[in-house]
Amino acid sequence: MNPLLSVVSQFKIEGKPFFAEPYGHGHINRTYLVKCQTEKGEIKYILQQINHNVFKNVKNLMENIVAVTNQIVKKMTDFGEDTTEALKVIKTKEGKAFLQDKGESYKLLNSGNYPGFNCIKGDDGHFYRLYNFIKSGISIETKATAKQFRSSALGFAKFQKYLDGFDASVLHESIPNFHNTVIRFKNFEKAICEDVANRAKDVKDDIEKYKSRKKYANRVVDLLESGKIPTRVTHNDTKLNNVLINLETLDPIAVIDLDTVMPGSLLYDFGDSIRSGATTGAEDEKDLSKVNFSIELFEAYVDGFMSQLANRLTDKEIELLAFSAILMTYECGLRFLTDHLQNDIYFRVHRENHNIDRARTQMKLVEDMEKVLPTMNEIVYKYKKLYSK
Ligand code: ADP
Ligand code: GN1
Ligand code: MG
Repeated sequence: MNPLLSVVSQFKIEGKPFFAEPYGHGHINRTYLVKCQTEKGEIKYILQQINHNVFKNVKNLMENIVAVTNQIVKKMTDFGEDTTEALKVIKTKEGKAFLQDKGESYKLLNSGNYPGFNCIKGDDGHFYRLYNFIKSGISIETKATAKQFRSSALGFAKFQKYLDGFDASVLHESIPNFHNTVIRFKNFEKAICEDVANRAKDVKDDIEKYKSRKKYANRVVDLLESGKIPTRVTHNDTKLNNVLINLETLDPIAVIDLDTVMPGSLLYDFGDSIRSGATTGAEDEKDLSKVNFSIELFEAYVDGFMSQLANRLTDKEIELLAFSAILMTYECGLRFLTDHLQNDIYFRVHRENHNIDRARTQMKLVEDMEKVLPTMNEIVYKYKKLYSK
């Protein structure tokens, strides 16, 4: 029997589980679609093996996620919205938000011999959580249309509104300094020096391109630290496939992947969405001629974002919005390159040189955006004016 079926049976599910297969394209956790048979028909769930190499304190992580999902359901209820498709944590039969499995399933999966299930190796067991399966929206992995991308902006802007007034002090910092680009740059320099996989010699041009843009690293960090831009509770991982969109109605159904909800800057959320969505190619495309920054998609996102948030953003945030797209793309590329140098220990890779391919697409987008930054700024101000009351 598939060992994950006995894992999922330990949660408060409806019916009898009969199917569990890898699902989605996340880089961090291991995500599985689970199906259960009930008298009324099939019910789907999302089971996730939490990456505890990345999230060291799973208890704190899950406290955050329970607090944030509860807040969203509460706000949706206040706004008179239907909460059926909101993301909800399904507790274990013991009433816990996650399961630490050290039993037979763990032994089998941790052995690495179970075909098709690439589990996270660990000595203290595997950590699982269960969510309701959100069925009326899907993740767009790449090449959204302008209308779809505008919807993703509405989804993330709505998310920001749900978190308005949320007490940030209840949140643990799930990954300290997650978007501290200055520290990310230092880690990059350290990885070059250590060169544990002897890869630096083959990626000298890439290293130079990233080094030459060091000046970007401190711009937002310094402003946040000095209080010149506000610290808000933000998602921090607003990539295109982390918002589920109904492709028929174009409604943004739910924002998912809440592991990194922490105090941060709205610039991070805006910038990361542009990084991942305003592009004509996949994040890991090898042929860089297919990877171009799309000003049309950028405009569609700005339109959606500003339609909801124009009046909440400060002047300084508006001033830095277009730049934040360059910054977040640079930072993500820096992380991919660092991981390549460190022998692929953080992001899940599916082929040789996967992280260097990713670092190159990000640099291509940075170069494209640098050329059109004034136009990007014009677009920001055009929609700011349009939607300001
Ligand atoms: P990771 O942290 O690894 O990116 P995610 O939480 O983003 O993990 O999940 C990976 C993918 O699984 C998502 O991009 C999405 O396609 C799908 N997914 C995750 N949660 C749900 C859900 N509750 N309902 C439907 N699909 C989901
Ligand atoms: C990871 O988990 P996922 O795949 O949605 C990463 C993001 C990166 C992104 C790049 C916790 O996002 O920070 O921007 O990959 N998440 C974490 O695709 O590190
Ligand atoms: Mg994800």
